[in-house]
Amino acid sequence: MGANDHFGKPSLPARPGGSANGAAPARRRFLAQGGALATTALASLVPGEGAAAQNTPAPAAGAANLPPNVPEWERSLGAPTASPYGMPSKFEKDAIRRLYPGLTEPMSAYSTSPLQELDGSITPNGLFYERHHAGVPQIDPAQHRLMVHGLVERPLIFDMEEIRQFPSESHIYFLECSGNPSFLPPYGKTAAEVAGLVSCAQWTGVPLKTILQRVGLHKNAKWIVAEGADGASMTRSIPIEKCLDDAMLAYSQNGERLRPEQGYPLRLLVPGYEGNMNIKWLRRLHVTEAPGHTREETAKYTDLMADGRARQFSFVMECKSLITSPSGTHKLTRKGTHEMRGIAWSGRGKITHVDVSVDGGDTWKPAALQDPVFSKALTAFRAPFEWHGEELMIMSRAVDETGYVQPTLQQLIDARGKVSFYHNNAIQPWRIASNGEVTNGRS
Ligand SMILES: Nc1nc2c(c(=O)[nH]1)N[C@H]1C(S)=C(S)[C@@H](COP(=O)(O)O)O[C@H]1N2
Ligand SMILES: [Mo]
Repeated sequence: MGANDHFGKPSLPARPGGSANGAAPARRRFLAQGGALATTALASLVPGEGAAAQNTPAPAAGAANLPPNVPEWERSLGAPTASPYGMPSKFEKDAIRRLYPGLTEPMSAYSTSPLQELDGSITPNGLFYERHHAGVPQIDPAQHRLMVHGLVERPLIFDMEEIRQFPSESHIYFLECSGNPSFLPPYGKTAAEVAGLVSCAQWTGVPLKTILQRVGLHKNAKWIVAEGADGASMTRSIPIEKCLDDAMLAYSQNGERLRPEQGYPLRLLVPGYEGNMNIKWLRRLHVTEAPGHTREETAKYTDLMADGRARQFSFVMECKSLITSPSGTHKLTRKGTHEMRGIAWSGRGKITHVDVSVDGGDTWKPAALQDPVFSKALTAFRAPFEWHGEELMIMSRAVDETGYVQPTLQQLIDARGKVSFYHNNAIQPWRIASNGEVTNGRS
């Protein structure tokens, strides 16, 4: 299904606040015809723009920069070329990571990706969510080593140069913390607070299978216990089938070397598995016959059930979706057609379907998925909806290629009880009030 299937004609009106979405195509057309921007004719070419400009009282200083005037930045030279590392516009103040609400110390902490500020399906490296159990180590790659030992023919130690020389691959995968979010209140206000411990990048690295072929696995090799070089010595056991499938040793993220926050210089990626297993600052792979039963797979990252027993090794991040726009703290300022936008993902493969509802789940209709859809990657979806000042409860529900349907929170609680903490992939409702304000439909 194409992204534009729902739109007979591109009739989306200007965004509240003035910066006229609908203006772009007309302006491009105009420029293509050889026009300059300094003309009164432009506003009348753009449907709705004149009205938007009248409705939005522009500050006196800003008005001098609006059509038909030539804006001040068009009259002078800009900043010099080649700043060593480019930064976002200073006007994008809200597109920042924030510590999860309630966290007071930043070392064993998490910061959320500002989902409500992002578009599409790739997370910029500086806005990728973070989860560190002992802060971010600063590792000199020249002094970093990966040791592979245990049930292998040839135990080996690799330096970073040797690792990067192995045949490499690039893949787009999401990463999600399994505590994104917990089952119980308080429920977050924004999309970031509700589910901002998920991000997606194109990762480049060496298939783990290649390294395992190099060291030679024994017949009884069943698990690999992976250890990070941070102060937490984060350690998790990965089943050998996953290690020989799509697991990879990533050294780059969205085209540049990993950020320190994401595990520089080397991290393990186990696509679709809970974030915790994707060991950062990877220094050791111990091939074993049995899992390590480490702290992170016994005391933590298990799912306590109502009957007092716990699920262990609940690896896969099940199918989930979230409307990111409009979402909590946004406000609709205009009646008429709007577009719901969001992200969907599944640790089991591709997203095949996203349905959206405006009436709290009584009726559903399909959203358009943005092509191409990758396996175990964020998938952007969009759907038009009408708002005329009535109260709406909007929500999305994703289905993956195994046929699994994203559940409601009540269905999860019925199955697992209320003491479960991790793996909440429930449908998320947002309430649109009659004044246009959007709040968490669960609060
Ligand atoms: N060495 C090490 N690896 C780690 C962690 C850590 O604290 N130390 N945190 C884990 C957790 S709980 C998650 S959710 C992901 C977070 O990855 P990110 O910070 O790149 O988003 O890394 C995992 N790998
Ligand atoms: Mo996590």
